[in-house]
Amino acid sequence: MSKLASTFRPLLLIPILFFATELTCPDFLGAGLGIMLVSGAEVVNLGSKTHSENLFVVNKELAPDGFQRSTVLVGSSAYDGVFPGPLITGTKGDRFKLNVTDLLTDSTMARSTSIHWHGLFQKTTNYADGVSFVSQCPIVANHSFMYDFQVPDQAGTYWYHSHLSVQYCDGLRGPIVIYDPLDPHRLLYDVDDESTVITISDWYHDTSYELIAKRAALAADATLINGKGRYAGGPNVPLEVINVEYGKRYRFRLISMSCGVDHGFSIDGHNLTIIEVDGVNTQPLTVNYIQLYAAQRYSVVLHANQKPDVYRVRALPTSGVGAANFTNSVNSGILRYKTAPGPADREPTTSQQTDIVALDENDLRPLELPGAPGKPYPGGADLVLNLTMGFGVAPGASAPAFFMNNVTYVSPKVPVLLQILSGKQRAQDLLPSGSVYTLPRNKVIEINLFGGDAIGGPHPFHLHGHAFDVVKTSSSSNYNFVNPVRRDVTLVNQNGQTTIRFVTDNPGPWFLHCHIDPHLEAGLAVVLAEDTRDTKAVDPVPNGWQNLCPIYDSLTSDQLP
Ligand SMILES: [Cu+2]
Repeated sequence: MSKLASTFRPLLLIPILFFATELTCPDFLGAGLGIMLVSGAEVVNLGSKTHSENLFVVNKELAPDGFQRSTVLVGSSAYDGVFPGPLITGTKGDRFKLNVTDLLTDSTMARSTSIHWHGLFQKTTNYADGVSFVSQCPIVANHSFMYDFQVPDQAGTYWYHSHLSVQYCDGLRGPIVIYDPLDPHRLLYDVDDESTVITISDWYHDTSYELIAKRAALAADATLINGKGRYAGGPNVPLEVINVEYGKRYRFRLISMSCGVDHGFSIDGHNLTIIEVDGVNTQPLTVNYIQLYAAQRYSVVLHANQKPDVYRVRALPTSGVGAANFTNSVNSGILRYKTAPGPADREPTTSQQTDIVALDENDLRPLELPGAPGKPYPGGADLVLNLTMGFGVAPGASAPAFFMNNVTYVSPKVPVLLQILSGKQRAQDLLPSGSVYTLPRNKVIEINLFGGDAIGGPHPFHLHGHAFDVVKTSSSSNYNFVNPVRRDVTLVNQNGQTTIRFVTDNPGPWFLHCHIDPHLEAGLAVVLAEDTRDTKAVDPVPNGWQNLCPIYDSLTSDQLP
């Protein structure tokens, strides 16, 4: 996996007055101290590091599974788009200036783009959340946009992906790791670097437009582990090899970069001790099988204490979707001990554990400050919002769609943030009509997500701008207010109920949506507009952001999106 160098490059396409002096100190000084210097309109985190990176979005022919297709990729130069995208790393407290340049030309896929930094809260920088038509207009071809944000109080495993239509299915997905020098779990593992990031992706031979046009259940052609994998009946292309040394403990950072398919993850002969979920440290929990849903992440410690050999890494797509087996090593990677006998490309013949200990989300406990905000009973919040999902053909419509409280989310022409900055503050004034819910500031919010007849579940729901406490998961009939799992993607089953709690401490419009990307495209989303009155003051936008909509709106119809 390529890693972006954290060098300080000259920055282009942004007025010089916009950024403050970059202050650099050793990473350890910046971490966790939270010393802030307010200098004019700029807030500079003293001792933090600034990562100035150039990201280029390009079309490239790629055959990660042996089947060649045109893709949409990210690269650190205009010529080296890669899958997965370059690993972006930083340390808690750091600032990121990520300049995205769109060089897309292939009209069989979207040529505009925007990038969401999944799981990072974007406090005071809602404009940098990267959601097309919620927090920005898309970046159009041959233009650039600078995402400039800080990560003052988060560490863990994250990722980035396109948030325009279903473009990320075409390849625009990459990992982010925010390290914490004071990680409370640091004594539990020996190795945690770019070699321990494990991305799991569904991969399609059809373009995203073709996937939508088919309107069929999502059937991935291949599962890619760190960008490598095979498809059923395809050639024996190389599998991903994860190298370990006997006796060491590895912090593997599992990232589902799925467009929709979920995967049963396991490594033959080895336990996995979960220590982090979606950027939230957990009490260690040892399992050997994790069902990984779209956009979820887990840090797991693997102790390389088995006989030095090669072991199969398994990522089995949900039954009935794609090739749900391991024939010819589809859905597989390799865990290889340094002293394993045989040639370097030897494939494992190991068997899956027969004593499966599968993760039950209800067993996960936050390590720090466990407990949901609000009172310990259903409805014990300042505001309760009920959202019921649905699926069907609306009167007058030609195709089925998803609903949230009977409304199908359709992207507005003007981003919700721009509407708010233009003075619209009430839900009834904000578009898309019926899809925007306003929330008051500094209140405990409880959201009941009712699955209704929303088919194709479970639906992994993601809230931007927050992690939430899942006081009732889809798989339990009990509530837990004392120490429920805290994360940013959780499941809602068809006809099920999931209840989450969070505090509105982050003004701005935040997307709440199913992370099965074609479901989002078919309307399974709402916008939670937090504290619309103060958003303008709290979330100032740079000039480059204000230019996005006029440029996008000047595209001709054959250039959209
Ligand atoms: Cu869904």
